[in-house]
Amino acid sequence: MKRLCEATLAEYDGPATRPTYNRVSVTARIVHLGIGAFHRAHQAVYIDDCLAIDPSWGIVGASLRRGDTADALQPQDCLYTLAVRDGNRTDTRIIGAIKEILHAPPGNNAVVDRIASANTQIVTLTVTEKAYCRNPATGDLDLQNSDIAADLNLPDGARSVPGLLTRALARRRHLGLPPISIVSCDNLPANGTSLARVIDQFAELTDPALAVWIRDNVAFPSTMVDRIVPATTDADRAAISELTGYEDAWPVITEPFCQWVIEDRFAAGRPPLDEVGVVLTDNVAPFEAMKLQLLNASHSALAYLGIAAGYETVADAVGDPVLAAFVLQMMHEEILPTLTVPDIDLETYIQSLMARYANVALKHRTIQIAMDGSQKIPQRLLGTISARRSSGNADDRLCLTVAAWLRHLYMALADGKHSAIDDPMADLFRATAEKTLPDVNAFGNAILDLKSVFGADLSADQTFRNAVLKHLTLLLKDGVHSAVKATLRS
Ligand code: CS2
Repeated sequence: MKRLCEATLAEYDGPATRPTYNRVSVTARIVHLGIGAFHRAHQAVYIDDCLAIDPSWGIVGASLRRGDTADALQPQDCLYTLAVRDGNRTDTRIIGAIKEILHAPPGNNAVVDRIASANTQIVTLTVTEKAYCRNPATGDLDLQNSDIAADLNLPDGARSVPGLLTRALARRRHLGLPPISIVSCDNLPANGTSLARVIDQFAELTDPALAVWIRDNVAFPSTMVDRIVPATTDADRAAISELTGYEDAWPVITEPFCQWVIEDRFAAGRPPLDEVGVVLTDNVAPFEAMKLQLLNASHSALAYLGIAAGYETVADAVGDPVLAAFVLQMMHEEILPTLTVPDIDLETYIQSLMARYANVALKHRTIQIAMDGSQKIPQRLLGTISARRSSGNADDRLCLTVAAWLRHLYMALADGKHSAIDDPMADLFRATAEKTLPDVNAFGNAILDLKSVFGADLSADQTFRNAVLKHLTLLLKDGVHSAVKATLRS
């Protein structure tokens, strides 16, 4: 079987849809940091559509740590297959939006140089929550983070994303280059503002005049991105090859649903995103809140409760009537009352989430969503819990979801499966377990003491702590079904 690349594409007559534009005429004005599956199934697809209208907005992808995507895609001229799965149906499409992939681990300036090039007008990012190196509770740059500490001490350092971007912006300022837009596409609240804040704080610490220049010359639009993209498996690779008739080292698998809402605040032009289905708006905050607090919160609940119940995928977990009733009641009774989103029927939105979760063909693994809980729980759950508490409202199911995260940590640490905890705070959790296990309350209290996750107010809120500890004990003692049923309205 032939490998997907420019040469084989020219002769290809199989079922996958091909780019409708001439790739030779594509030039790249976007640099994307974090060239993982999500970017390739989301922003790159919108850009692929844009290229048919204006070929000057191609993407230079960059991976900062691992070189595996570059290794897989470079022999394919950066072409790859997008496989959209819905029940028994799979539609395949070859995406050509990525022109080049740079692999630039610390010490390699390739990405900094590319951002500091006159051709680059936009930088987009999908680097996951932890790469922003912020205190999840306060949003401030985390000065304890070892990569930040290294970057602050070495004038040329770029181990961290804030360090790399600040350094590239310093270079643009030095070269007298025009304004630029940096667009976060990660699941953070007010992601543009959150990114601007860590960059501003980093720049203030290294060169206050640069911080002023950045405020005047760089736009950080906020965005809401949505598409469920499970990690690609070897079985997926084999199935996609069989379907398309060519070999692809790294296809991406996704669902039909796709949404991108962007604050229309670009510094130096943008692709014709409004012509390819992207919503451009003055105020992205309500969309972000809706997505983080309904989708991502219920996703985390299904992941942690699903793992406790032995379910491997989200579709398995939501197929369990007890867990499905739980997330529905949590969304309707505890989350919906805190949200106002103009022109969107949130009831329809919730129904569409449940249908998306039930897509068995996706095989979205609960363990994939469970990772990095310390970076995800604050914006997915704790903000809603604080809002409910300050208005005197019940939040029992939200607290149970927090307890399910603690249960996940407790079980992995108690079983000695430390590697099952994929989280930047894993070392801290391990040290906590060494001091407290097997005492469930002592462990739970020590985690709830972490102000960088829970924030000072919630961490000190005794009724919140008691609720989480009660659910944690029930989850461990009576099992997930019994603990969940105790919160359900019949
Ligand atoms: C998921 C998200 O892994 C996770 O934590 O909740 O990646 C989710 O699939 C996307 O945000 C959907 O847009």
